[in-house]
Amino acid sequence: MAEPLQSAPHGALIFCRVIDNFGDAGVTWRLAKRLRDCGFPTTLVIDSLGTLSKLVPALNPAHPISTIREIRIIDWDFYEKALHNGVEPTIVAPLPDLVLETFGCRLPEVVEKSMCDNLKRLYMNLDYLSAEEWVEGSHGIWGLHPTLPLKKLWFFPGFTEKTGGLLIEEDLEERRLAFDKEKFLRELGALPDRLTLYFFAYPSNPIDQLAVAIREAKQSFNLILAPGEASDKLASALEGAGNVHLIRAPFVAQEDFDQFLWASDAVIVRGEDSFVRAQLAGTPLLWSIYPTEDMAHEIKLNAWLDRFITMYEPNEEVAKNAFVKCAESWVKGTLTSLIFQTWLTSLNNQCNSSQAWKKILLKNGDLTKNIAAYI
Ligand code: TRH
Repeated sequence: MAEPLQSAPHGALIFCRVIDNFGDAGVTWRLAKRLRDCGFPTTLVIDSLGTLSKLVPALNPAHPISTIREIRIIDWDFYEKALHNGVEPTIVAPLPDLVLETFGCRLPEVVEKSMCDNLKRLYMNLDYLSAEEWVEGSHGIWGLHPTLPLKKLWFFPGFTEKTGGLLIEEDLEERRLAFDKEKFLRELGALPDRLTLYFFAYPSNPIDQLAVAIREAKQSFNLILAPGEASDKLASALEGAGNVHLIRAPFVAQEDFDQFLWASDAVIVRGEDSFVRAQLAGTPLLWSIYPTEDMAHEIKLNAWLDRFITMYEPNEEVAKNAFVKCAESWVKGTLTSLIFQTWLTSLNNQCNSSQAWKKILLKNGDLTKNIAAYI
């Protein structure tokens, strides 16, 4: 085994494997930016530069190593090969004092072995987000490696102060307040005096039911569609709808994504990262939760609803029930025009509860600071 190091270089090394879609890369890129902001020289090793480059347009996926906004980005295979070929120090720098795997992706074995040189280094796994109660009990637990003398911290993001919190930039509120919503909507081609709805969902969601509900709603809409199959389906189901002005949005850089959430009266978001951003925007939302075969997503949705509904005032029982019904039926595929209309009618109350919830999340503080506190 190598000579024990007195201290590892200051910095963060993050590993990410993309399972599907954009969430794994999205959360990890956000984490990298936050660690950089907190003063950690940061490297991200990721197995799908192509996916990341959609969120970070300055990244050329043909280059196995790049530095974008002071973050070093390295292709996973390239990194692993460089390690096996006898470590080029310019590519594979000494392991820093913070090594993170995301979503249980497991590190290359050779990295795990090298980490045994300095047991003071913080090695952790950042897990998926859930509002379920067990998260508080599992956050901050140390696990032992089955064969190596390595300890790994299980770090869970979450919605309470007993969890790791959420990724929140220090200037988030400031940027939101400075945002010119009218100008943004005008430039998008939105029509005045309409309800603006942003849509970013999965093709498996009950899109036909939503289309009927939108057609039959009392309101007129600007409907902003994120690119993707779900939006294509919704657009064709809404063809000819007189109360809908469709806006096909491009896939924007992650830095610009919040603007859709800030500009809208209500949003339909999905997965993990866009769901979190909508909550931090304080905009009423319907959550297209990532579906799992064992239906665990329904448990996850209910756990989040149980926390969120504590935001309604005692005289907002109707609005509370309207939201729960609409949120559940959107996920279960039982959405009706009446359920959707009742939610829309109570949008002012939904806005109040979303704002109250946002305040709690901001007060819980930033996940990166909670990581740094362990070092
Ligand atoms: O894309 P998602 O569905 O991602 C995930 C993955 O499926 C993952 O495997 C799963 O575990 C997780 O969901 C729960 O949804 P998400 O998490 O909202 O990620 C989308 C990212 O894409 C987010 O960082 C915002 C970003 N984005 C942009 O930057 N620009 C855009 O125009 C759009 C539409 C999204």
